Amino acid sequence: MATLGHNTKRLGAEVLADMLAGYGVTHVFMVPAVLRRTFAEMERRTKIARVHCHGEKAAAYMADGYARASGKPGICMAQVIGALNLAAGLRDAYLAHSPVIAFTGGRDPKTKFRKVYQEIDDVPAFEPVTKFNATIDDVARIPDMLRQAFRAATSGAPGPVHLQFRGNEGQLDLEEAEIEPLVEPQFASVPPFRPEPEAAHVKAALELLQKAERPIIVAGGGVRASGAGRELTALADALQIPVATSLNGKDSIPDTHPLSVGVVGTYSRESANRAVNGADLVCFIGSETGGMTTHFWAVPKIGTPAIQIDIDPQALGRNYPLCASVLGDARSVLVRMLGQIDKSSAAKREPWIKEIAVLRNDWCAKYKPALESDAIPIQPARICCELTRHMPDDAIVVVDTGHAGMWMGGMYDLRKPTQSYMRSAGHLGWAFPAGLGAKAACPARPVVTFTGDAGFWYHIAEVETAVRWKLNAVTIVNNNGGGNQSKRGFDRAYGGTQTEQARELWTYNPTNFARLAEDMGALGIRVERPEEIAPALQRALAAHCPAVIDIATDIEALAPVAVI
Ligand SMILES: Cc1ncc(C[n+]2csc(CCOP(=O)(O)OP(=O)(O)O)c2C)c(N)n1
Ligand SMILES: [Mg+2]
Repeated sequence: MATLGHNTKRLGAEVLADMLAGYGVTHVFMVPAVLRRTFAEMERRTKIARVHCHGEKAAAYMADGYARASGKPGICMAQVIGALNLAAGLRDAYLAHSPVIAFTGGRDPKTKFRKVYQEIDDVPAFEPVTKFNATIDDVARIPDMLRQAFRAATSGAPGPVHLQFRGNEGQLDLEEAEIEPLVEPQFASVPPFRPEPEAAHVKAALELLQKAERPIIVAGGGVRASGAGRELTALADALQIPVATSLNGKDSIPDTHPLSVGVVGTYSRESANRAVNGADLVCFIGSETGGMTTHFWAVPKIGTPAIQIDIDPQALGRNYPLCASVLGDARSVLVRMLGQIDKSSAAKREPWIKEIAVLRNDWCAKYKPALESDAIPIQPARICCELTRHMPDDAIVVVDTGHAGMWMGGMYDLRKPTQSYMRSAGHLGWAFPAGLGAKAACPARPVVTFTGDAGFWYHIAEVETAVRWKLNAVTIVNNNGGGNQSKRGFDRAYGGTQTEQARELWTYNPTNFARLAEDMGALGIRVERPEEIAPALQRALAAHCPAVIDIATDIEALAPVAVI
């Protein structure tokens, strides 16, 4: 805790505002009233935008989108009554290893247990969704606790942090102490450290990769957090090793790269699952080897020879017995490997690479009719195809879960290493506010969000927030009038075919989201024919306001399920 020691008392709010600015924070996302004086100091002392949202969960998702797009911690805030709404919004960030820092107002030792209005003990609820969950009870602790928050959020495998400030509205910031706004810029973004691997471990893993005849790499979110896409592609090229990705690591390698087989696992592309299950060695890089990426440990099957590279020692070997493991930053490990590869080992993989080309071509041939379908109502696969063709080279694509994740994860292609892709780790409704946060973090880049209608309904009020704060993201709503991912599940629940009445469990009244968006001051475009998709995207990207493209699609269209 830094103190000046010569009676230079400063207000907590001033120091907090200065420190956030010092860490490079450009936006905070919140529902008032919390840390009000800090907001006043931000206005006086900094350029930080105080994005005032309609709900705390959306604020957390915006902070999450901001963090994933920029690698810088996203900041969100709530007063005591909104604290658990905010905690709910940290759940996706926790699953996705996204560095979000949440501030809440909280209990004062002078009055706790006295039934203070709106107050419960919120801190335990943050425990399962944070890496670091703490209270600040003394104003003198603001600087060191904030530094610890940034350190915890960004280091190792990144993740959310919660700081509860004393006072239901965080009135602690109104107090003074001898404090100074010391920041550690190293922790202003991910990764603060690039731990080097042990040389012997790199050598052992590389030897196995070079010896294998049918190896494959599964690249996860750790590759994206480490910014290791270029090194990954270089290693794959040099050794002729195909690459599958997790959904979270989809932008580690362009889909157009001949060695890329697509997203593996449950929300996946057939060529990826077939390639991974045809491999004689799987090398996981920055992947939790979780249920979604491995289709519940069926792709690859447990027992397939495996190597793992990760920054978290506890990830190594969690789900697959390993032939070799390397602890370290993904980029550092890949750079070490690139420094000592034997390129001559690649020649023997020619037959394997030919098989990979066949798998890629088979997938394209099988899905060409869906991807190029002229059907009305529009098929979602056609939307993916149009987005592949027309997405700008520097775009950030943000995708919701459920069918949205399946359609886009499997059928949308990244064409350039400069394109980014971020996806919900499982929470329906995440994508739209996350896209707004991504736009706040990267205003010069086009941001295009893909969501279903059920996903969009969750936080539709934030269209007004986007207009007010000029968060000019483009949101594409795959509007089929229901949550049609539930269709298969209800068919099963009804023993084969569901009743007509069962549709009340997963459908909605027809709604024109373009009109609703227009009412809130955004650009709204309604699309009913496939050939209108590309011009709508161009118009939305050129608009100087947030845009919603409402695409009427086929409620019967079901995304392909994973192959084993
Ligand atoms: C918070 C949350 N609640 C429930 C679900 C379960 N769920 C997954 S997809 C889905 C329906 C999605 O509907 P929509 O966004 O319209 O996409 P569609 O399936 O119609 O393409 C639901 C309810 C979830 N993933 N997250
Ligand atoms: Mg829907």
